[in-house]
Amino acid sequence: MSFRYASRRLRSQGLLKASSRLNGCARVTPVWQICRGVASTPTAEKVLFPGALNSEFTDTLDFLQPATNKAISTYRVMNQYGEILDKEIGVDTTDEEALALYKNMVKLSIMDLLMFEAQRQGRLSFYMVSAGEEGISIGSASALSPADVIFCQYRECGVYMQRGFTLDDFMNQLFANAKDNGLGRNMPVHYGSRELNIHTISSTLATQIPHAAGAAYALKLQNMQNPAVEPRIAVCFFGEGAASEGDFHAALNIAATRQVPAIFICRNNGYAISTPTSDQYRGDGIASRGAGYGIATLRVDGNDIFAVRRAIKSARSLALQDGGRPLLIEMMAYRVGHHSTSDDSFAYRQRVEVEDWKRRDNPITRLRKYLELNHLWDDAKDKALRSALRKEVLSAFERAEKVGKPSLKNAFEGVWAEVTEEQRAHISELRDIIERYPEEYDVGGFEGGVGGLDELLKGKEGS
Ligand SMILES: Cc1ncc(C[n+]2csc(CCOP(=O)(O)OP(=O)(O)O)c2C)c(N)n1
Ligand SMILES: [Mg+2]
Repeated sequence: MSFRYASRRLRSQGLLKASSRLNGCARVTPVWQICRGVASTPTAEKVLFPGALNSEFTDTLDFLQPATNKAISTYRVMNQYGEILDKEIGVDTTDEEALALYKNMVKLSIMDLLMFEAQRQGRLSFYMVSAGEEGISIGSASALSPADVIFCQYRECGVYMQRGFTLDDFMNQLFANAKDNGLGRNMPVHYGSRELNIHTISSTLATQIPHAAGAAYALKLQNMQNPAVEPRIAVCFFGEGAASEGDFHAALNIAATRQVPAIFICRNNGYAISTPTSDQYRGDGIASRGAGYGIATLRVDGNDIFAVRRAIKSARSLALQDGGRPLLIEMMAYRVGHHSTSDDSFAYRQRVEVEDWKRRDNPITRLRKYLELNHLWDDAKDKALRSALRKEVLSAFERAEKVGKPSLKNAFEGVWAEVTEEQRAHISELRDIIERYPEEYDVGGFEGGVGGLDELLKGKEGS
């Protein structure tokens, strides 16, 4: 896109205030310089300090006391009995869509149950379940365009599932086998899919948030450059614990100042491993932070998939208005499962608390109640679905378990265009260790065995 074209578009959208050019670049005049007004006139009611526009003078010394504010409301469409609150507005989901969403949520929960057990049996090294949060991931993904670019944390398998990641795709990654998209480089549940426009999960908390802000900025420019192509946005998921990282602040702030088309979705499930929200922050959840960044914000009942879908649909269209803007959505939930297979949450929370939540509310049972109230579902159908899905998951599991491991060369390739001298030293050392300790390093299951490493060493000699 030519710079002139971009600045013309920005100007037409009111985003670029002045058009003076300096060394070939448009100079953007700060809003406070455009605003006329002087604080020192005797009748001035407002001061135009550049850092706080439109602030009125007051002679009352009154600290803002957020603790005395009413908590931000939580948006719902359907109550915990599966009844639609406002019949006039109803739901914007057809019966077929509602059934498909329900089936996907059940599929996810069955995969979780079986994979959790498989880890306990020693067949998988690690796993994380989404119990209680299936509605957030599946509902959000169902309301986005497949072209939107998504960044997840790790408890959003439903996003992958809803976008078309198959059970085989999940299992191949969990086993780090030769068919894994990630070539066996990552620990389990760190899925990624170029075809589905979902970036690979990173273990390091919150790194995905500035990545999403940056991607949204790139998409803002792309949307302007190619007006004929359907505009797209970046969507970022993270937990309330991850929102304590500095990356969260940096990302939301730059997203706001650059006005990028992005939806930041916080899954507030009450815990960051063993740290409860009461030790994580003192404000009103994560939603209260949106105002601080100047970002439109909504809090949603994450157990209500219809509310999740409506919120995301509306956020998506707002995100694309006026050339782009970010939104923050806090989805409320409760983490029903342990943090991961490495965690025993009963060491830091009461069993009864978890049992209460399981009984009280849950995105799957709530949608099931809705379907039953509308005569779309019953016990027999549920039983049949669950047993069919169990079989599907188990057969994908068995298929993936049989696939061999990828070549060892993948541990080194893909970072540098060519194998570096340092890497060659590492590869030779690794090869030497494998050969010296064959009992400890049985690499027979890896494609090409230890020979996979030779390929890299030969590559250089051959060239
Ligand atoms: C930078 C960083 N610090 C700490 C960790 C360890 N860690 C992994 S998950 C997690 C909790 C995150 O909680 P939250 O963001 O609320 O997500 P949830 O697990 O509740 O879905 C922590 C502390 C990490 N992976 N990265
Ligand atoms: Mg959490």
